[in-house]
Amino acid sequence: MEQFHPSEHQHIRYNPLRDDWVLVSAHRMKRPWKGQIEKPAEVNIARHDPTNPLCPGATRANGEVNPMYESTYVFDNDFPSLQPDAPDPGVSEHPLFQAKAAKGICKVMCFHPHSDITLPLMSISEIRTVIDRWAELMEELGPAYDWVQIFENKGAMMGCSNPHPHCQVWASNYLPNEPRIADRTQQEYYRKHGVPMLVEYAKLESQKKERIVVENEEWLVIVPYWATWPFQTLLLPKRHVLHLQDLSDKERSGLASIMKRLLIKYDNLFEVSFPYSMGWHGAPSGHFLLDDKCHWQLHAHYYPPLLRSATIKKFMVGYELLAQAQRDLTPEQAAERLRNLPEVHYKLKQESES
Ligand code: H2U
Repeated sequence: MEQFHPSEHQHIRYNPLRDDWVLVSAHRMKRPWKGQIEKPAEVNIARHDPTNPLCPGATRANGEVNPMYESTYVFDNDFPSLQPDAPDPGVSEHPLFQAKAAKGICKVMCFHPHSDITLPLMSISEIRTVIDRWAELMEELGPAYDWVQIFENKGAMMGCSNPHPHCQVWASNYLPNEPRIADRTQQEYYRKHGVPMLVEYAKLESQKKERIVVENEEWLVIVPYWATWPFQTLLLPKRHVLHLQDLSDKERSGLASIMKRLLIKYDNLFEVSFPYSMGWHGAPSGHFLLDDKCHWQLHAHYYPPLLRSATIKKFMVGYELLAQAQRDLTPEQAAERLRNLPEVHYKLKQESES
């Protein structure tokens, strides 16, 4: 019987956080491609565009004028998906027609006053300011809302409507699907094994070293064993931490540094401002703050869509929508490619060479 090689033989891998499986078919990377070619991301972005509502001094959709901010800037989203007050849909009449109240608040956070900059091109101290502001928002919104989702959509390919560097914060009075599943799986793991799942996982990945992309004293970035997106990564603290706001000064500085290193590698992979959706998952807040949530471990997910080049993305369509996620290159191959990339941004390298 032929020996199993994960980079040659298809197999399925278990995702313990989502309690689902991914089909890994690495041999498919060899197939020719005749599908859609995505347009490369916009490269020439003006540093300041007075008509861009996210810029300092610009007028937003609701008529408010942004201050001439010089660092981060947070405002209430003018088109919020969640609002603090909405009538309750009432008691469901039948199990097949269930609805519940959804209340919340949506904010937008600009990372920097310049539109032509992204996190990997920001200084470590500027990234640290973003992290501190994230922690403040978690602290501010956490007591009132069960879940506070910080997320960044970067690049038009990920549906980002505005080139100005920013993220969004949606706080809700309920636990959304992804954290609800992660709460259950981490709790079950803790009950069964007596150790938080992701604390154990980080320790194992640190030893194995196969899937590490970057690492420092406080943080670890890996392509998880169960990654579905081609270059998906998981950012984990080395200490057991429940909430973003619980990070120490040293951990926050370490985080700024590791984020910059990871995001430079991402940009360098196809020499393009790398699109992704990223977001933080920590222990639920609101009324859950009264519960023991020590099965949780703080982490961030990065979900980038690109597969083969700056223009070819992975589509989560047919089999993925109807059966289960499938990936082409193995997580180990993806980690190795990212790990071997330089930590100097290609744009700065080009500048120094010209
Ligand atoms: P995205 O590009 O990630 O969608 O973020 C831009 C957000 O900014 C979007 O949610 C908000 C949009 O609703 N926005 C305002 O709140 N006011 C505006 O004047 C323009 C955009």
